[in-house]
Amino acid sequence: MSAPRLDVITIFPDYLAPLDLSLIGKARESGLVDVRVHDLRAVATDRHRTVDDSPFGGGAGMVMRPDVWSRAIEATAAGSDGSAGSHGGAEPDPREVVVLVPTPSGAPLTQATAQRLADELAAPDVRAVVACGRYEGIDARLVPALREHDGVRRVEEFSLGDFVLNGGEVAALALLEAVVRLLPGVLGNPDSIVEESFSDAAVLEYPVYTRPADWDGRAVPPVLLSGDHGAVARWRRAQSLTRTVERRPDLLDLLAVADLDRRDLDVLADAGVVVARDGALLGPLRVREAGEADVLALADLAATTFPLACPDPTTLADVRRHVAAHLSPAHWREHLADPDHHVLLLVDRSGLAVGYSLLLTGEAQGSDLAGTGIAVEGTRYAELSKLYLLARCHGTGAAGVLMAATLERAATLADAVWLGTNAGNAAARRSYERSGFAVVGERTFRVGDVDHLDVVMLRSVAD
Ligand code: JD8
Repeated sequence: MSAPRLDVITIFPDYLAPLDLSLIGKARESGLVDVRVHDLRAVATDRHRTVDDSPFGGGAGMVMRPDVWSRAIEATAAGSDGSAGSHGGAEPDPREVVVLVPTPSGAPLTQATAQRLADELAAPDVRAVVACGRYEGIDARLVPALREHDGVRRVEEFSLGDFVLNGGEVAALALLEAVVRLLPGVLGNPDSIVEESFSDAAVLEYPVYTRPADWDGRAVPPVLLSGDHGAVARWRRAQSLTRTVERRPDLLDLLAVADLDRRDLDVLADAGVVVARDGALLGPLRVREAGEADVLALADLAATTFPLACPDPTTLADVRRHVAAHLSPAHWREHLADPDHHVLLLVDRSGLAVGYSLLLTGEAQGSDLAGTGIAVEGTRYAELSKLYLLARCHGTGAAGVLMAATLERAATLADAVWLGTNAGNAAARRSYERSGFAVVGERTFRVGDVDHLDVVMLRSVAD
């Protein structure tokens, strides 16, 4: 069976000389891959070997001709076109062609792309041709024309990233390195692929260390010197997950929750990432102070979440009345303007607010705490007036992230925090008890024109 084959066409063949080196160079020598580099000018027909012309519609620079490119790609099938490949064969290559075109407007090249292409090229019926453009690019008619060509299975435009290069060669080099190293037999120990960044595991690599164990007083994490392979593996896994959350939270979208064990979920939770009720990874969740720009989002969030904690028989009309009377954008502007009102937002990695809390400080109303008979004299109390999260965050640990930040803020403002929660809402009470609150009394709380019984809970935040 013929080795997986990749042809690269360019006006700068020397740019691809690195393909003679290192892993790919060895793979070519040992016949594990057939990489050929072609000079586009080889198929130019005029004595100046012209491959470009001025752009229709005017403008700076030159555009590469579609006819020249089409001929060059066609010629790769011929097998013996004198191409700078170590294995020029006589017979026309019968394999279908996947044409890969580097372009700034292409789909971002990812490890998944590389793996998919490597799997495809390992099959005996297809080969790849990489078309490296230069100048202002290749005439836009080439790609659709190639897609109609019998021998062409697919044309894929890819980009190396959101920065501008002067041509496609650098992208071609990156693509070939990323694909060829995944071809059968190329990497000495295929297992090493499993652990790599962006592989199916979709997490970043863990930090690596080698001798000297002490470098200018900089030590190596002791676990790596422990000889306890289980502990080392756990540490490395935790490092990979934490680094991914800190450096590339966007990659969390690629992580399959089903592939995460309990320890993984704990590591992620410590980094502010929880599993939402719809099974998606939420976070890293961050808590920040709300500002004027958040008023509408706050009002939406408050109106959306308030009903979630309303006891029966609260009617929609009651809720609407309460929201209009207490949670409108105007009310939130007042809260944000009041120095004794502290509004914190819980936001996910896109910046979307998924929860909020409202702390009230300043003079206590009356001599006792919320009618509980607890004297307020000598203690600075803050009221945790509101702490609400979107339904998809309930039961995920997200409330804990917001509560922790809220208590941290309260500790800078007061000695103790109290709150009222509906006496019938056992889940809420348990959640507050997990956060250190204890029931100290009761009070009445009006929603619409219905009085509801609240339990009053209290906890110290004094150091
Ligand atoms: C192919 C010509 C240069 C691009 C006018 C500068 C990929 N991530 C990437 N950035 N740039 C490229 C790339 C640039 C190319 C060509 C790829 C062919 N140019 C052009 C448009 C603006 N000059 C790339 N992959």
